[in-house]
Amino acid sequence: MFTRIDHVGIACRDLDAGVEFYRRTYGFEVTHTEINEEQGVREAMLRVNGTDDGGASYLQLLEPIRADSPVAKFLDRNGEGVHHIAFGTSDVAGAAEAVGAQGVRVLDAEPRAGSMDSRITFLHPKDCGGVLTELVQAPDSSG
Ligand code: CMX
Ligand code: CO
Repeated sequence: MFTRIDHVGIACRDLDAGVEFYRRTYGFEVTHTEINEEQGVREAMLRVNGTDDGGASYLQLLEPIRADSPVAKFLDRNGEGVHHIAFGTSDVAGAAEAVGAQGVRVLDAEPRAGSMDSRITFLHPKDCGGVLTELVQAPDSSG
């Protein structure tokens, strides 16, 4: 059901500085940037491997655009660092239902819009060993 680590989400106070660190240190390049109003973030996707066809893995650098957003709250509490992990699946609704049936709280009743036209949903970190977990379906549904 889960096919890869789609991305690791990293909370940054300054997105441009974060991007520059990963470029300079590891050579990872930004393949996509967007503002996701619903999630309250400005973000950059840095591809680690593969191609942008639904099978790659990314770092997702996240800068809050609102003080009451999840990433702003996280930065206030913890400072910069790993915010969530995201697993790729070819069926995000089905995967969320299956995980939810095991007693894990699914935070979105319906999948929402994620990076690069994906569909996403989140699982509560308190039900996942302290790890905020995202499920991602790439737009071509290949997982
Ligand atoms: N990782 C692990 N634990 C986390 C966490 C995170 N990212 N965010 C919050 N928590 C923990 C807190 O430490 C806190 O624990 P304690 O009660 O032990 O102190 C608890 O969860 C509640 O934290 P809170 O700050 O009061 O936060 P809320 O309950 O208001 O919200 C959560 C927490 C997970 C429900 C909320 O952050 C959420 O809905 N997240 C999903 C959406 C999201 O994160 N979007 C941004 C990324 C967008 C993208 O990837 O595209
Ligand atoms: Co994410």
